[in-house]
Amino acid sequence: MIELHYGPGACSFVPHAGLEVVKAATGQEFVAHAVKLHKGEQRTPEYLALNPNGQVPTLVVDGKPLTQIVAICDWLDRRFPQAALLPADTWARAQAMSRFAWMNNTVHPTFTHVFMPERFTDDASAQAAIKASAIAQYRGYLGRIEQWAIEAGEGFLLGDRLSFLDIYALTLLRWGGFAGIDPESLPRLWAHVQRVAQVPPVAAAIERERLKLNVYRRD
Ligand SMILES: N[C@@H](CCC(=O)N[C@@H](CS)C(=O)NCC(=O)O)C(=O)O
Repeated sequence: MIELHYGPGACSFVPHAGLEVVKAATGQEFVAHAVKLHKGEQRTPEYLALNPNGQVPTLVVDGKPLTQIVAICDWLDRRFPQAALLPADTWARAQAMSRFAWMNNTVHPTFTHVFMPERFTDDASAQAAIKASAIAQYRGYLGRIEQWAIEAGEGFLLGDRLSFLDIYALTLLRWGGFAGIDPESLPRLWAHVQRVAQVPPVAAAIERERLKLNVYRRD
């Protein structure tokens, strides 16, 4: 049995949509458990027993938890290669993992500085400075991901198959809206993400999480 603990709109969307792709390709079902991050459900003793970091996502396979997006997605791809969510060729896979790791260890934590600057200092004016600088950095990173979309043309980021990178790109561009970054200011990435959102398994995950793709609003 496969279970996923996810937070609606959070980074757990990456394995969530991946599980929908696996289901479409293989028929493998999964159980999705929503964790309300704004209510602190990730810090209950029961959840911390699964994921001591108090974060989503957590995948639970036959009762055994697995944490960290990159590890979860690597397992999903190796367990269900029919879904082809990462390249099979060794070098192409390593290149894909290089981009995937960068999204997870650089772009994603930069957004944490935008969304939760209070985690980094108690000083309110320093929080504002952290947030402003993180937004500028984040905008630059989205520009690099847009360059990948431009190189991909009408295809997906890794060629003709949807991969975890496309799903992460959707998640990160969507978050940009919360940071005051208009997705239309990155038109090629926005067009790419809108196409990715229409792939039926991705659309199914969007529906379960009740996500609005464009959350940008001018403050
Ligand atoms: N490196 C972790 C990052 C996970 C992460 O940052 N999760 C966020 C949501 S996007 C979270 O659960 N935040 C809740 C909290 O920190 O209280 C991974 O790859 O799984």
